[in-house]
Amino acid sequence: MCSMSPVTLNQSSSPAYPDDVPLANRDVQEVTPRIILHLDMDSFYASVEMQRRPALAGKPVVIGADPRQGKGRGVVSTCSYEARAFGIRSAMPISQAFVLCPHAFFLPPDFPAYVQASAAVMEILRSYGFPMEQVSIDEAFLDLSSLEFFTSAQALADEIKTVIRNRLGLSCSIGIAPARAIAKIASDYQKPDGLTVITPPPLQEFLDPLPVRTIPGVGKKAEAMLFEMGIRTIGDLARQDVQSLIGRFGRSAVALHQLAQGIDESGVMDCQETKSISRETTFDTDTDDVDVIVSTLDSLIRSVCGNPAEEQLRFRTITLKIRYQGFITRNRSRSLSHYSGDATVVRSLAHTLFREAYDGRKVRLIGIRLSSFEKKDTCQATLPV
Ligand code: TTP
Ligand code: MG
Repeated sequence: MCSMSPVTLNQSSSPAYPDDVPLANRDVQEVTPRIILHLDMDSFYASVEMQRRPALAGKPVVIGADPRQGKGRGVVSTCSYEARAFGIRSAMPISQAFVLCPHAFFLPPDFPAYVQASAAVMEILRSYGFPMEQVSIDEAFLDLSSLEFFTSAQALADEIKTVIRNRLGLSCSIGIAPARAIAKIASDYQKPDGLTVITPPPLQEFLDPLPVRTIPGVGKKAEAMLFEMGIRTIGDLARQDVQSLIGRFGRSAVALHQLAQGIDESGVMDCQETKSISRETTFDTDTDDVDVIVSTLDSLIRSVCGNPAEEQLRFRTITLKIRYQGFITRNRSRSLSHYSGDATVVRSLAHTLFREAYDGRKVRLIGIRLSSFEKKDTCQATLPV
């Protein structure tokens, strides 16, 4: 499986944000409240098979029906990137795959193994404590807006990729963008093992040359209709008069037209009960005095756990946030094996996370977040300190 280095598409663009300017302080035109991450596992079923059978590493592997010397009737579920080099693709008749690469390893699907691997990936993602929406067996969105900086989101994405690789032996591709649909397009942009970050200024530059088919939801039929109107790229679509699109596709064309311009208001739907409760404090003066930092942390913990309205809440995930001088932000999370509402549990785990995360630099902000709550039907609460 080939590996591509992370690319940040804002690097060549001169008005790119300086790293140390929070989103809220930027020009109104450039402000975006959203940083959305989309993660999609690479050749998921095939990768799970290759991970547990090291002899298959680097080989063309096809998951699907029995090819029976090219006479099998089923289809390909997925295949390794090595098999894709022979032209094999998901949903292709297995007989055709056999013709394209008879020496590939053809394996029947083992769904329980894929479900288990999926749960392990999602558990890693959830452990970071951000609003999360799983959208298929191998993909999920995280809303990283609270990180405030695309550079922080990119660092977190790097960490997620490393943790998934080290713990599960699997690779994934990640896209980060100011809008959900663009993040999905970005995760697919450099598969496998890709990391693509699209920041607001070069967003249109990134979208313009992409084929319209890249837009989630644009299938063969819509693509053909767009072609008939002379629209081949997202840029063509963005420049098209919206009324003519509505005439052809109905009201849904408005969202499509906006998406082509990088506008997508849909967020990440975290279906898991209360999303999070967090408290954070910015020091008047940046400090490396560990006693001051830890006692501040303790008071934040007391205020998180001491609110009677929250007493019945039991959570599983604790996230420590440290922002250093220069706005470099680190989040470190851990999930408990069981739900708990106990303040001493939070304190002990928060101290452990601090010992692991703190690198001795001057700290600008410290914060704590509890997430993965047991209680249902409550909403996200970031409470003032
Ligand atoms: P995808 O994420 O679409 O594909 P993938 O993970 O195999 O490869 P990529 O690197 O391009 O993301 O789908 C996830 C899994 O869903 C895939 O491993 C197998 C299954 N699947 C099918 O069974 N049939 C299909 O037609 C597709 C597209 C996927
Ligand atoms: Mg995938």
